[in-house]
Amino acid sequence: MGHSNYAARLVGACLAMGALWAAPASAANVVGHLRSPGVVWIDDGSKVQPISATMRNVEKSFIPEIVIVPVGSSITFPNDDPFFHNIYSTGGADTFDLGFYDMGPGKTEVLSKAGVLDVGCHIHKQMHAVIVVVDGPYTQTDDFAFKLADVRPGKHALHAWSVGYGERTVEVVVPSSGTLSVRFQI
Ligand SMILES: [Cu+2]
Repeated sequence: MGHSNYAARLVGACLAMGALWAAPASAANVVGHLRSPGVVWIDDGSKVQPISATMRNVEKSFIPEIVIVPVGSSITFPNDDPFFHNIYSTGGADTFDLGFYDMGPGKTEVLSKAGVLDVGCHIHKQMHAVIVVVDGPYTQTDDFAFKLADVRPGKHALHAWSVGYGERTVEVVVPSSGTLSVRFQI
């Protein structure tokens, strides 16, 4: 009994220390504006958990039309239409071509590289969507203003993508505390 109590205390202590190590010793906020709705992310070395995202095919369109996922995430394309789609992507990162698939659960793709993917359909040229695969903390903005909280200090690549302007990357030096303000020309 004494041993199990000791073991429980030891595990508790290790978890507490792990929590301390996981939190950055110092951190700052990065704030700014975009010219249109978009996504901002920063490669500050912290790991972001992959997620399972969904982009539906509905009446020859994508819902939603913009999806942001961390590297390693999966994205599924359920087909709600009673006909085939053939979704594919172009862009500088993980490109894919899902082939033809009929109404139903659709297909799933794992995204292992950061970057912005333009998504289309070989059958319906009017279909268009964007997947932003990020390799660090990220935020999406609909009102042009953005804020990334608790960013690790140091020299990092700050990325932005906005509707109609595309992607930009700037190098920033994040202070150990306080707020860094960045204005993107996109
Ligand atoms: Cu289609």
